[in-house]
Amino acid sequence: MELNGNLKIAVQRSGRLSEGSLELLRNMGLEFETYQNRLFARCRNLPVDILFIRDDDIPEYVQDGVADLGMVGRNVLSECSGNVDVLCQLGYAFCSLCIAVPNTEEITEVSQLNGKRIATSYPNVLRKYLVDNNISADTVLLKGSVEIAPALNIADAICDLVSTGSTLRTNNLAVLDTVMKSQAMLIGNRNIDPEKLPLLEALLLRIQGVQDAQTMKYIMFNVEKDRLEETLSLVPGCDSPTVIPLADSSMAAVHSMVEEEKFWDTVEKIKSVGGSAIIVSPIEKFIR
Ligand code: PRT
Ligand code: ZN
Repeated sequence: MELNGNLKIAVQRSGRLSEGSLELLRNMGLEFETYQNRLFARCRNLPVDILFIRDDDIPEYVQDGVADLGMVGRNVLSECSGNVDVLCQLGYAFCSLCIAVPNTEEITEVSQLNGKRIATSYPNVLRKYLVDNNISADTVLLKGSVEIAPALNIADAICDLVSTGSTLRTNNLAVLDTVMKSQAMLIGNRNIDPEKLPLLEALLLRIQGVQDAQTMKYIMFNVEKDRLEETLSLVPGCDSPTVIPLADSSMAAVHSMVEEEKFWDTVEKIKSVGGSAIIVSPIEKFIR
């Protein structure tokens, strides 16, 4: 990789973060090619280089300035002592770091972990959790396949990542407590070259635009003019909803935006005040 003034972003080379990271970068308008075994890619349309590395190395690369930005799970970030800025949450690779125990009901409360052995790949996060919960337990450090530790009798409990829970079920384990919730985060070097700051600001705005577009829907409907006021309060939109006169002068069309999670509730309320011909469409990008 050539040393140049390009902004360097580290992403996971191959794993559960890779797809989300590449999709986000492409949705942000970055154009680049990826090939298997490629270590870096240069963007065609912006002075940005993408570095493909192991997720565990991302915080250190960013801390040391080899990369200016990194996309990494909060779990990895919390485990290492990486001295980096956390810039924003990225909204993918959701999972939880959990304490799980065998289904035998022998351990049903966190306090019963006292004196037990807990297998994990996250010794630092686990240690903090144990101190916070006033528990004295032994940590068994494993790099992988943590879930089989109780069956092998090398641990009484585990502290591992859970997303669907199927790995735990397969191994007859159940969640006892959640240590932390995680998702992908954007991290940044603390001493980023000031010349790169305008591009960083632009990229952060693009991330916000992509995320807002994913959480908002565009909504259009018709309503009797004398019910307009009560309808508008349902769809405040970004600044203010658009109201368009219709050929039938007793009616108006309203265009606005609603949050995805409030969508059905809002549609039902619009119906209840006489709204009709409700059209909802996705938003490609949304810049506030
Ligand atoms: O090679 P490299 O070091 O880059 O990759 P890796 O093997 O260390 O990491 P990878 O690709 O497995 O995970 C990368 C990141 O994805 C993690 O650090 C988390 O931030 C995030 N993530 C999200 C997960 C999971 N979900 C997840 N379910 N990482 C791992 N798992 C594993 C978990 O360890 C357990 O073995 O999946 C299993 C549980 O999944 P469920 O669905 O059965 O509950
Ligand atoms: Zn890893």
